[in-house]
Amino acid sequence: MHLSKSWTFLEPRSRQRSFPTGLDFATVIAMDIVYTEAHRRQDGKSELIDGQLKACFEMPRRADLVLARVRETGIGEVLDPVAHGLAPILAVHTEPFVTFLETAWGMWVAEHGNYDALPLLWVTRTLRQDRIPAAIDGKLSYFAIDAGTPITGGTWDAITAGVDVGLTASDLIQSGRSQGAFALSRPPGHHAAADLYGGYCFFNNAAIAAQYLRSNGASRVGILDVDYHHGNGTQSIFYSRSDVVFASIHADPAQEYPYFLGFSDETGQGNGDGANLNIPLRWGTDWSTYEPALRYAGQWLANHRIDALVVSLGVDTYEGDPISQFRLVSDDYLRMGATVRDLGIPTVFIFEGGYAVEAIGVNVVNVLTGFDDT
Ligand code: Q9C
Ligand code: ZN
Repeated sequence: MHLSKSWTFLEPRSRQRSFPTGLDFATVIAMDIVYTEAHRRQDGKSELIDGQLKACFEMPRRADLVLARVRETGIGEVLDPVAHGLAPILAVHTEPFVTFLETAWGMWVAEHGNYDALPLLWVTRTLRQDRIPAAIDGKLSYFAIDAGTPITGGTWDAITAGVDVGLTASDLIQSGRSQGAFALSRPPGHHAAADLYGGYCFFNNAAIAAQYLRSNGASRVGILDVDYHHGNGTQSIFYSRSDVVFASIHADPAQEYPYFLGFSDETGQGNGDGANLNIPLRWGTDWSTYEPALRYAGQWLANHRIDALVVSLGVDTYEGDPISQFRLVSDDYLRMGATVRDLGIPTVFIFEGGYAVEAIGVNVVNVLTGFDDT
């Protein structure tokens, strides 16, 4: 990856939208927030990590603390999501996968009782890929990518509400009400593929939002994934398409989860050839390395003439993150938000990872503040 070439930078907010807004710029709100308490229904007890069953890092407190910081700063109005039904989900995920997530908990409880549902094996090399098992343990094995992502009694409610949060945020920028909207949902989504869950993710909120923006008039949508981990699910969903372009900056998969996707030679295939950008960075990366990668990814997306941007906003790049190895500091997130703002594209931010709960509110809202400041 060569980051030294020079670019022509766009003037802030100078680009035309391909979907009409009916509003003058002066009346456009800088930032809206969409939130619902339904995220609390995903409250897993434990995940398998580093050889131990540990308390889940992906916990309700994460969103509670971000919401508290949103309110403390007054960064934007906090709006309830509007229900959009299952159709936008089924535009991205397969029907068997959606039905599995809807029914898994009931089957698991009937079999094993009221414990978090976790798989014990996977469909690896030499095993048949063409059969979905009837048994719940087999289904978990078929659809999961790891043992860190418990299905609980509240998972379905939380993940369907989470999708609606992202779709409502998408409506807000597409209608022209706001230049930026933040979907404050959890659990996260970017590790979830068309028919796979894992990495704390079930439905791919960012992919569903991007597809929804496309279906509603955006001619091309960009996704910028700044979560510490590669967005394997999002990449795989759009890998053969040029109408949704994907750029990700993340820890090198040679060193870090998800290990099997996210390398720089993955540039897209078929119609999507050239529409995928991965910038893997080493453990220990700080802003001096991150910043040129972010500028490059942003300009790369803008060069594809996208008229809406979805940002998979994980803040697990923070120096204090308990499961990650980058070294961004809280002020860097202000600069990250300003860099995204300078692209001049209507933007939906979707909450992904970030596990340093003591700093999570400041870090997330700093991105929104950096985007907001003119
Ligand atoms: N030692 C998100 O940030 N466990 N998911 C990795 C590595 C899974 C993170 C363990 C991390 C998934 C959305
Ligand atoms: Zn992550």
